[in-house]
Amino acid sequence: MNRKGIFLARFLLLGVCAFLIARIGYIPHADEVSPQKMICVLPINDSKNEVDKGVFFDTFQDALSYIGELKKNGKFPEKGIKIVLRKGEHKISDSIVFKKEHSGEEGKPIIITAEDKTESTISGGIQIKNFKKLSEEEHTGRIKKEILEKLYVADLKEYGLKSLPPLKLGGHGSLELRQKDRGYKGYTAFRYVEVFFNGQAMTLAKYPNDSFLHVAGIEGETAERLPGFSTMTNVKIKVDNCPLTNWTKEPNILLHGYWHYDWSDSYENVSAIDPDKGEIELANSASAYGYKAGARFYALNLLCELDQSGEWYLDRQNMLLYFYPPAPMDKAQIEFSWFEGPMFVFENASHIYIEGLHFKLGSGNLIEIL
Ligand SMILES: [Ca+2]
Repeated sequence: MNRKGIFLARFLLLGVCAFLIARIGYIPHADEVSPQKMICVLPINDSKNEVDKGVFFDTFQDALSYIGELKKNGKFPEKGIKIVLRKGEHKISDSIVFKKEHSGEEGKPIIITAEDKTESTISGGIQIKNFKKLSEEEHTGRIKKEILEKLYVADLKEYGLKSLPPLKLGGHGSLELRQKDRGYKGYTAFRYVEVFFNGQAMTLAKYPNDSFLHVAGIEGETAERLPGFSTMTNVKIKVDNCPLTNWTKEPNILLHGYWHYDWSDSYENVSAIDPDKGEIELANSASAYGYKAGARFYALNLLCELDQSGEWYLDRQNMLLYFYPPAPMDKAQIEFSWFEGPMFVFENASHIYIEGLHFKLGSGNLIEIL
């Protein structure tokens, strides 16, 4: 998630000012304290409540540039530096990248922390406030008529969002992940956007709502795509009593199943559906352990199956978010985790500590160390 820069631009600001006078010869005046500046850089010393002696910046990048300059000019403080985030929510739209020139040193760390006794949060999300009731005219033909009046739609383009991470998920039995790491000890996290209603994660539109489908039969070819695993290719799943006709209009269906062993899951992309034959063709046949009749699965990411409160669907092409709220919308806080991250990158950097901060609404990794 670096990226990504689009819009929600910079960290909010709220705060004040300058480095220790003795260190840099700058005496901030109270009037210079901007209530919007939120990131303070100051030397580590033994005293408490030292923040008002710091130098304040609008963005993390500005703070890092400042630290780079201190190091370059031989003015890095003898006990190191604190980067203090003042109280509030800091929106992030680009990764914060620490390089060698932003490193601490032995006995001179860089500590990234919250101002004493306050809650500082770095957020990769947006609060969605432009939901509208879906009108008959906006009906896509994929939405169930009886559910139409319950639905809201928000245009995410109004928040500057132009693209999102692809909808791709792995699972314990993901062939792709096991091809990279056969033992699969390093469970890979995928970037995944989510909708939160008053802090609760909502459900990507699915079918069935509260149970599983079961594989009625399998067609496909055995193929040794990974030695020691029962991999297949060109797999078609047969299902009974499934509303496949509606699904043919859905552009990006995911099937989440325990395809062979009931303890190992993977996500399958769908490439074609034949309602007459009751068949679903898988795009990648992504299960490392193969498939068997009776295996349980459910389908995700279908607008035509958005029919239970708490479900949402994102039309990625038009950046429209459809939502069936679980409670009245008037005073609800609805958030969307879009920032792909990572929030922090440490690239050949060292002697840096993060403490006391809150993070929320990232859709990818929080930290990457290169
Ligand atoms: Ca549903």
